[in-house]
Amino acid sequence: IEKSLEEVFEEKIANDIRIEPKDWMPEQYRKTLVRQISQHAHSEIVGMLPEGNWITRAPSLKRKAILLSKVQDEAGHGLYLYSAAETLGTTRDQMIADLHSGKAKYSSIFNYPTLSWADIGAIGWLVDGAAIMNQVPLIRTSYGPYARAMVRVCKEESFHQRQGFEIMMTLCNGAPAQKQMAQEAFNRWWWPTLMMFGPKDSESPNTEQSMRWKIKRFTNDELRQRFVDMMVPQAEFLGLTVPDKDLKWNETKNGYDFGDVDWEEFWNVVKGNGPCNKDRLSARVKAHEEGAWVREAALAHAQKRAQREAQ
Ligand code: FAQ
Repeated sequence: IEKSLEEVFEEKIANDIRIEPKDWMPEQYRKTLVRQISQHAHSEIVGMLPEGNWITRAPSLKRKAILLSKVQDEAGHGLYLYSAAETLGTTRDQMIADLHSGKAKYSSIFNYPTLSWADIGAIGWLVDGAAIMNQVPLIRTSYGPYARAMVRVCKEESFHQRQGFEIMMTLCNGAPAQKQMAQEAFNRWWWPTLMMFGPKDSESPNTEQSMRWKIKRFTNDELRQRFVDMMVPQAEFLGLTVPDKDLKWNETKNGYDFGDVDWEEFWNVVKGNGPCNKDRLSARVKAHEEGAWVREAALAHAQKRAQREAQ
């Protein structure tokens, strides 16, 4: 008996065989992937802004060079992910238009300001740490181009995280004022980082279907728990205090109990009302508009070349 397209697709998912761009896939699977991958790409691009803010003010030439290449890596991840999303039939222009109109989301975390140099350490340590926790399982996501993109992205992210931890360690071993800067940055970034994993499973409309299709390999709450369990010992090693009075080791579950995230703050930021949402979006729109002449020139150049080759 001939199998239906849907049966072939389901069989591949069940047997952990990757779905590739030219394979048949349910329309909703395609839509979910375009949503998640484009949102991920936008996060990388918008994510360059908070750190970019410190490139000119890094405390040494060495720190400046390291930060410059980290931010450049993020641009690379963004472009890589836009390409992965394009294999699903959308265009980069469409995705960028959706970001600029506010229709497409990007990670809530990048709507917080970077107030001191310690924030650059905290972003590398915590934000890249959360990104790795979330993205390593995506190496096994069911869509081939996304899974393959994650391999290189995760290698670079793990380097970024060490970079952040090293900044934090230098500050924590420094003068009392430096240690205090590190603690203050930790206080400001801890809770927003926990929000990166998305709403609680009970409030997450996409998790169930995405788990069934093996787009997501773990739920939001599972990854958030793993992240807390990984970070608490690292904070202790640095001599920093986790800003959560409810944090407590739970022997039975072999993990930490921790306080509830401020979900009102989360949704407020997601809806566009965080401390930097307007700045971030207007910086992206401005960069796009100011780059119009480059795109026009590149197009004219390509057309001229094609004409010459046709002669
Ligand atoms: N911010 O049903 P769910 C980085 C939205 S790392 C804003 O649970 P899903 C590296 C969600 O889109 C950051 N919106 O959704 C870096 C949905 O709305 P929609 C990027 C959020 O997709 C480091 C609604 O809430 N990483 O960039 C957030 O199953 C340092 C309901 O949520 C990725 O994108 C949020 N935090 O799970 C760069 C990883 N959370 O779309 C620079 C890939 C949820 O229906 C410097 N993505 N929403 O309108 C994922 O793993 C998933 O998409 C989740 C959300 C886990 C983020």
